[in-house]
Amino acid sequence: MGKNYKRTLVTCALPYANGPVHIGHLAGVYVPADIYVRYLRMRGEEVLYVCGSDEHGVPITIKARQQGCTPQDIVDKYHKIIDESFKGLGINFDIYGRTSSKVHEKNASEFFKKLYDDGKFITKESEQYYDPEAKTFLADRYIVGTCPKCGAEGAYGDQCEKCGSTLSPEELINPKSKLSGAEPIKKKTTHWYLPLQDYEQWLREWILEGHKEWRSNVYGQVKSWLDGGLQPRAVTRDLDWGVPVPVEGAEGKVLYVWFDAPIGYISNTQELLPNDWEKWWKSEDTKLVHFIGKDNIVFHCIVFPAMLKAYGDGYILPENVPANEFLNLEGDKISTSRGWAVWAHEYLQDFPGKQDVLRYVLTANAPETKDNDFSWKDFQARNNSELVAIFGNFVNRAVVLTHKYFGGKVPAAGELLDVDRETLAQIPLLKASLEKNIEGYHFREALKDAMSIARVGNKYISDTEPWKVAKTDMARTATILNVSLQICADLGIAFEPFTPFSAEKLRTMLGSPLDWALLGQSDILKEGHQLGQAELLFSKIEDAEIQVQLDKLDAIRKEREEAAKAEAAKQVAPQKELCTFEQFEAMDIRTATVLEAERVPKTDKLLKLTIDTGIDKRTIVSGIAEYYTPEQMVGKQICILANLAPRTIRGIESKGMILMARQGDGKMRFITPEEALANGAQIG
Ligand code: B3M
Ligand code: ZN
Repeated sequence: MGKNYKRTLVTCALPYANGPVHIGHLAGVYVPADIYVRYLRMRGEEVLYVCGSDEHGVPITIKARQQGCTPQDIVDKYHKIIDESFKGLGINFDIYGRTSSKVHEKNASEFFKKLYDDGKFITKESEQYYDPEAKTFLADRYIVGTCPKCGAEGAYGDQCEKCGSTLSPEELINPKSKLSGAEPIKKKTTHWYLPLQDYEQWLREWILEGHKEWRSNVYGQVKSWLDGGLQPRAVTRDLDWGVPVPVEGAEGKVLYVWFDAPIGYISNTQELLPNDWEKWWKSEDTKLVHFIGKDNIVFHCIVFPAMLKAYGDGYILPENVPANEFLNLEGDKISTSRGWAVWAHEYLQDFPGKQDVLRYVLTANAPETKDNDFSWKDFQARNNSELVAIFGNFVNRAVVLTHKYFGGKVPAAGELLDVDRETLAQIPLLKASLEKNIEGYHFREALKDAMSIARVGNKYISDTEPWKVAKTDMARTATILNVSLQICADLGIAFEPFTPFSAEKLRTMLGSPLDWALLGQSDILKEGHQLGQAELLFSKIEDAEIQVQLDKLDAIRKEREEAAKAEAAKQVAPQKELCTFEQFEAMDIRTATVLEAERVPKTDKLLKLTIDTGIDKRTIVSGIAEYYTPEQMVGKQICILANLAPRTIRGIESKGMILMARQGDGKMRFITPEEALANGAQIG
């Protein structure tokens, strides 16, 4: 806190290479980190910006199985897509490494070995789920079942995606192996654990005492973990994909992905700077900042720091961990496995040249303090009514008018009026606020400050109306445009962290510098300076383009609903308890024909049927109106339970019951003899 650092090491959570990155990742981690890094760089600070793919972990092995390829094929594919997406969006890490690299395997392995040799682990034998058919232990993600918290089906052994609860495999109701579908059995296995409880006091002092300035979501989560009491955490798994556990007797075991992944930050730094990496990780002059999403807080604030503490050797700890909450998409939780997302690589294809619009919208809506929603309508509105109508419009008017009246040369400012002075005076204030906000990790507010500069400019040019003044007073027109152009140059600097492509385009158009110190000075562009040609910074996004995106999402939603229905339809109810032959014999089941049918008024489900049973004509009320219209029923031969005790339903006496087959999703069909028979034929 308040410390004078010499350099800043910024890490971004390593995305799992089991799918492309989506807007949730971008808004949560990568766009804010990029704003921060660009800002520091622009101010001349020494920054190292590290990320890479997280290529281990069970989801990758599951995906490989599903697609009939190797885990390496999966990570090769997604590493490339993710890397290109980041570059496409102007997120240029100093290194984007991979945890399947040789450097990392060696580094993570050595890290474990040192902790092992130093006696920092404990071993525990425990019973873990084992798939008797696939003959393998089942890591958390390989077990699915019913969530004990919310009742959702398909919850994983470590987490329920529906309600977000953290789970352990033992808690799942009706656990099933994802590999074979078999019911898993418990089998003994031994693993290494980091006794987190030994670090509890130290963590309390470091974070709860020493970092009260951390975001309340981060601080609060850490506090609740610590107050709940820390437990030993397993750092190995029975799995065949990952960094092998480098000790004897650990065949078939690998490092737990959350043990090796954070070490990946260090490995990637080593890969980039084999001789110079230590100054970034072991110097008190380095400020370390981890950008992550909220589901990674415990790993970055408790587990990884405890690992580094256990390791010793001068590793530094993060100065801050600005974790974001989640971004939803059109009101629904984003999910890679359910395909509910806007993928970065698809966005880049669908909206070429509009990288900044996405960066802008994700920052304006950043889920910094609570979950937030991304909607395409909002995306369009922010582009059209903010970027185009305010920022772009202002710049365009200033540059076009300068070309029109002054041949594109910055005109001289004459005597300043109050309106000019008051306008210019706002810029340094907004600059100070922007600095404070970025340095305090409030990127949404910082963007508002930058946008306020554009608003100030836009209002100024609208109020002073140089296109009218030009008819009578060229000197005043010159002053207005001079002031306006200075503000344009301010925007070329202020927007560099947020919308770097447009900021650069603007600076090229103006021939203006990128120098933070100049922002807010009223003579960035000197009199007589030649501007480039006017070009539009932003362009309107039409309804049709938005509709394409909405249609895409609709298709995903439909597909998902249909898949869920098909899944439900397959659900088979368990067999009922045994009944005796006598109990069966007691039921009088017969063929009958529907003579008349009508809806029972004021109900959705009930039909009143008049039936010829062969014995008599009678009324049966049946709950099948959802599946059959009265017209469909008339004339049909059906089967009935004739001797069911009469019941009065909605004031109608119903004598008997129609036999229906009902599948898992509730869909029903009546039962009919294979060939028409006389009514009253007995079934049994
Ligand atoms: N692979 C990202 C995630 O939870 C996880 C981050 C690792 S950072 C060391 O989506
Ligand atoms: Zn749940």
